[in-house]
Amino acid sequence: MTTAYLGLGTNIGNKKENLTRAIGLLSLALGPCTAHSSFIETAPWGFDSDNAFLNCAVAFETELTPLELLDTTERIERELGRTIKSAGGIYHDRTIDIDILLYGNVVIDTPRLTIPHPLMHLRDFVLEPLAEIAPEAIHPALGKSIHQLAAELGDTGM
Ligand code: PH2
Ligand code: MG
Ligand code: MG
Repeated sequence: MTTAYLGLGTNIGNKKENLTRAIGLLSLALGPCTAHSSFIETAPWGFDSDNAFLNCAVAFETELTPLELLDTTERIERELGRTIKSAGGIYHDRTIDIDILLYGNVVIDTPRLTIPHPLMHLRDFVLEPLAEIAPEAIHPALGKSIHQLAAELGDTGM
């Protein structure tokens, strides 16, 4: 079993329901959610939108490989009405986005999947909820705890 931390975000529709349904479908596929953060409202990061986000972080213990986990999260995104995948740093409003943040201490860099999530250490909307449930977890590529990364990001004033 490996502990996987996922970041969830939504900025259209009934956002609280979108996050709750995503956690429910993830639990059906993976087994019980072992930790979840509070739902935090955040401003759109990296693009302009009138629609604020609701973000959270969740943890699961899973036997799935990273790519099987990605297949699962992408299937659930589609089930919850996600039509457009963001690519190349161009972002869109979405009913749900499920990102694999950490998968144990695995480091993977392939065209389809990069773990740890390549931008997680730059994003308050990821680090703040993740620090709620896993402050001591180590980012295996940067060798720093989530708590430390959140504090460093806070220092830069972003
Ligand atoms: N996700 C993005 C881009 N920008 N901003 C916020 N606040 N929350 C997100 O989940 C988010 C974002 C790409 O997936
Ligand atoms: Mg994302
Ligand atoms: Mg995504």
